[in-house]
Amino acid sequence: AGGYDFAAIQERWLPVWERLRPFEAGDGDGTRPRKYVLDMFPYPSGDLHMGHAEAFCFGDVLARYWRGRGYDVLHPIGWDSFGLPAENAAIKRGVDPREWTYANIAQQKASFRLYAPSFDWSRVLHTSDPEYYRWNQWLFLKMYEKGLAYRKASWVNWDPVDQTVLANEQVLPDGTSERSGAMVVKKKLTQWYFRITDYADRLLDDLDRLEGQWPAKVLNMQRNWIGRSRGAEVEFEIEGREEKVPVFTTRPDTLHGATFMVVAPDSDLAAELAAGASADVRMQFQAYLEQTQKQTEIERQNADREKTGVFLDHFAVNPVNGERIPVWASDYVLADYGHGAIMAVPAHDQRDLDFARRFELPVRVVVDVRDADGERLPDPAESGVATAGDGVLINSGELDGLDKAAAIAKAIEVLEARGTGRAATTYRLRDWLISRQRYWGTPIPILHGADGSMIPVAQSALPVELPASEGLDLKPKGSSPLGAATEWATVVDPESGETWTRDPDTMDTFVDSSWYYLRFLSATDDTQAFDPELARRWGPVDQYAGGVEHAILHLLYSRFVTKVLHDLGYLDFEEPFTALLNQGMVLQDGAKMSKSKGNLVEFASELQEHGADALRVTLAFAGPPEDDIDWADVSVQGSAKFLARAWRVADDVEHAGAPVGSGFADGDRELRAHTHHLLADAPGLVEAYKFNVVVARLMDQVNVTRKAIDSGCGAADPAVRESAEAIAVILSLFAPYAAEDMWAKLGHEPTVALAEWPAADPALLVEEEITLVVQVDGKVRDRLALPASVTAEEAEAAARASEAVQRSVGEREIVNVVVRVPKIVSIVTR
Ligand code: ANZ
Repeated sequence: AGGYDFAAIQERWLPVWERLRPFEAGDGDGTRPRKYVLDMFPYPSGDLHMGHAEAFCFGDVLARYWRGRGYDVLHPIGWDSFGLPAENAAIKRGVDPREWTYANIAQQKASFRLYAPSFDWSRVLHTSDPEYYRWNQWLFLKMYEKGLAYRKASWVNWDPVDQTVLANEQVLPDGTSERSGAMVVKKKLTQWYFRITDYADRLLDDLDRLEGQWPAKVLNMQRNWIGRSRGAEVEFEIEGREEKVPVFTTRPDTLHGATFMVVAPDSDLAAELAAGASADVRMQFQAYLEQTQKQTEIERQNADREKTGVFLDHFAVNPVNGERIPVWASDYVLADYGHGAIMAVPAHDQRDLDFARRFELPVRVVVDVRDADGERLPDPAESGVATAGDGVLINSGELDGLDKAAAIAKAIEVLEARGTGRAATTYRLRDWLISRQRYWGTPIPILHGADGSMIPVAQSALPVELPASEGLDLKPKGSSPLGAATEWATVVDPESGETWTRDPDTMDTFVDSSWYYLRFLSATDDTQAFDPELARRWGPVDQYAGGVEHAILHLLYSRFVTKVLHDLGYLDFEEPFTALLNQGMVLQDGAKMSKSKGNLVEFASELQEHGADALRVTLAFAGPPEDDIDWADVSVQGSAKFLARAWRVADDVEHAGAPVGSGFADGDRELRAHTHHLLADAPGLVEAYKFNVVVARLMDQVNVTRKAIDSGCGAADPAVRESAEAIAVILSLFAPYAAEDMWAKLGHEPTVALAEWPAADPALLVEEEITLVVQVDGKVRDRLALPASVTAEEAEAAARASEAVQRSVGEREIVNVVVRVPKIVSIVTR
């Protein structure tokens, strides 16, 4: 026999599972209900770490759960294998990024093998395979056809260390690059964009559908990122200039208080106005522009900074009152928000007020804002505090007497009637910059002519394969290394003899991960990106699991691409991920683990030392999955002990000789009731992600069963077998090896992973009742039906609460209560 030996058990069952391949999904044809359970796929930056162990543990609990509930479950795995880290590591070590990447993938696959998440390995994909990325190119061309992929010159975020552009989403709040940590600067470049802003409203509004299914925090981050602002667009004439200048404002009600205009120094408008000014102004402006370009967007928006600016020697005309107002350039106005120009209302906007006070510009109050006592707030020009609240309009012609909301509506009406403005909505969301000047990514399938014309590569000529890196200088230098691959880059039209040059840029890897969940449905299909019929069957992903670090970028881009594919007729759904679980981080002594901090807990060595089951149980038991886990606070040994205790229950049943299939009905009722409560509660707990509670309940069930074996009904009682089987089935979500071994000891064929969950018997869930007799001064006054488990306190309270008892006691004083549960409560009065 021998005791519980995790290593021997792993060795016993891994080959069996690899032979049986129980985790390959069916064809989703509808004979069974379906669940698509997806974990965010890993980036192959080295071996798996504890963060992976945690993420893939939780996703696996859910995949195994739904399988046990009779669902056809799709739970695939792949690698997000393009991207900068591979390339930077390759440069550092002087190896081919391809070699480095695929060696890491091989290592991660080997680690996954023993950890044994229930992946469907028949669908594995790597985004750096031409078989995968040709469909990125397909997607790009579909977007290009629809006008959703376009090229433009604009100010972009430039990472001076990695020498590449960054999406807005990749710039951290402190203005540094998420990748290199370098301070991001602005650079004017021609780049490729996806027109995600066309989808801003849908991306925002459809978040409502995910309410309750996605973490509230993620929904909020998405909402703020899209940042919808409603207001108006107002057109100002500028003296000496033909076209009018539109500004975006959320407060068209304050138009009469606009005393100057401010344009972003780095906007085209500012450059044009400065060009028409005196030499002196031109020089001042040029210096100011240079200073502005050194600032990050975050610095520019910092309200505490002293305001700076340059008068542009131009005047605008306020469309509602014909007033001449000066036009200034200042860095607090951003070029790529709204129209890059504002009407400044210093009385009611703090930034404008700070600017007005600094440059002695007029301040005019147009909203009478009062405090709680009805006192008018001090004049902003004197107090230095702008009054942004609600109030009644004054000094505003036809708007006088209206409150803020009514005045906004009226102002828009007036502007529309005069043709000088209209209701407008602005978003914080910018178009998605998808081109990168780096090697290790998907080539953009566009050809450039000598005359500047562009043609898409024909779908039939895909994939445009990445050339070998040999001989290419991969070091960041601001232009793509692919441009130097002359042979690769030059394409001669065989008919016309014309020469075209391939676009040298590669795609942002977030393009790869925006639709990978669809490729798993058709991972080996070389005729299409995915089969729309399979997408109808399996999509959208029912359960997505992964880190909160992807709360904005990846999820937003996936949602966008899903909507585009929906509009192109490939999908019948518009949201890719129905439910989302964000797991916390694995910490060590309260800090994020890292090699440099020297607090790294190695997944490989933990796995070696404790085995897969004990690690998984530890992760699941540590707390709610959304919370961080401090590895210093958990006990893997405790988990291992629990597993040994659970395993011994099955071992005892095996040796007691009670046969498989013996009628449970004759078993010990108390233990049976305990088992069935577990069976009844476990599904709801798993579905609510309360994995730690399920593990605690399993621990309790093991203890109760142990007691029944040692000092109760004994191991041969059918109730003990019933309990052991329930433990094995539920434990298989967390400890697949131990559960499989228990299942075999209980006389069943592999695999427990496909065993049906026993149903809870409602008859065993109702508690047994007893009848409690209540006497007052020796006479029976009431009979109460109470649960058999009633305590003395509860029995006394129920007796005192009885109406019949209260009537009998009346005004007399209770001097003594004798309680003998579960039979009698005797009350004595005086
Ligand atoms: C006049 C006004 C009066 C404004 C007032 C506010 C208060 P959100 O809510 O973020 O959308 N604005 C417009 N474009 C800008 C740009 N490119 N850079 C910096 N600021 C810009 O903010 C909209 C408000 O921010 C707009 O409404 C405009 O100032 C300013 F009592 O117009 B407001």
